[in-house]
Amino acid sequence: MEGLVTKSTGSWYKVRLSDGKIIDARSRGKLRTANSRNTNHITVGDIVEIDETGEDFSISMIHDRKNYIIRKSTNLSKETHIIAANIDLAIIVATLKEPKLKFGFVDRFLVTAQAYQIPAIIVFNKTDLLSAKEMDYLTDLREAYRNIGYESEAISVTNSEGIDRIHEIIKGKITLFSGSSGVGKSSLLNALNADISAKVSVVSSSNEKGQHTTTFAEMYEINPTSFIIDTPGLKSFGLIDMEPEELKNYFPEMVRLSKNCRFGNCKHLNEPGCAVKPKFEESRLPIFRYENYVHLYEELKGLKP
Ligand SMILES: Nc1nc2c(ncn2[C@@H]2O[C@H](COP(=O)(O)OP(=O)(O)O)[C@@H](O)[C@H]2O)c(=O)[nH]1
Ligand SMILES: [Mg+2]
Ligand SMILES: [Zn+2]
Repeated sequence: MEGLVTKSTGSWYKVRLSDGKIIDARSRGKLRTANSRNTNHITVGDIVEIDETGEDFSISMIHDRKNYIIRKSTNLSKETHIIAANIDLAIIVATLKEPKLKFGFVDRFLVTAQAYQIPAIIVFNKTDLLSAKEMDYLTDLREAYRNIGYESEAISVTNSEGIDRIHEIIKGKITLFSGSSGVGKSSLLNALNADISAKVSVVSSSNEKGQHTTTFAEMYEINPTSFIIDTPGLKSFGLIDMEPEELKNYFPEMVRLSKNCRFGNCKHLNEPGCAVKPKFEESRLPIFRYENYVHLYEELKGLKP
């Protein structure tokens, strides 16, 4: 019997069978897996094989994953945790205000998605809070991301604006939701399917940080073909383990221009004859992307012995 893992607490799992029924299952013994380190844990989105013994269900095998997303531990153990598997689309939910937009977070997420070859889009929520001037800024920002190669949507869950568009986008897919806490991921889930009742946190206006109400990734069934994985309020979405020199490959705008760099292995930092860096300096590409590139590059460099 095959099923889809919709929730994992580390010791038991909720699994959706093909008829839509949800069962509780445990894992038994060592599981056959896709080998690499730390990836043998059952995770949300896994397709698993279920054994039934009387009233008990146990997971006997994880089917090969088409992809998976990991997060680094916050401590120094360099341990990684799988957050979710078999993702068709990644949506980064963001806001310009309440909480204030963090470009660093958005671009880190886009790099990670790019590295996994998972299509990613940005959903800007809370447009109801924006002045006309701020709406213009958002339009420019969306245009900048579109030119790079990322589509985005501008929605307001509060005003029920753009929800139909999100329904279309997620149709037939397993979609991963990510975003700083407080941006409205749970609210959007509830708007997509009123039966879900994901817990909406109260954002205190004094610190605008939002509360961490979600601790484990959980999959929600929007309808029998559309599933959304909500992730814990990730402060920093860990970059996957890569060489710092690889990072440039996950900035599509850099990839396009890099063939004109003098050196084939140009990192677009301070190399002579670089065709990429000047485009940012001349404001032909948004400078924040370059700043985030340099920042992430330094971060990866710092992780290497
Ligand atoms: N003004 C406004 N507030 C929203 C909107 N969507 C969600 N919120 C509020 O933002 C806060 C955080 O929402 P929540 O869904 O818990 O965010 P999450 O942490 O990303 O899951 C709650 O107080 C929501 O009511 C929106 O479109 N406009
Ligand atoms: Mg939430
Ligand atoms: Zn270059």
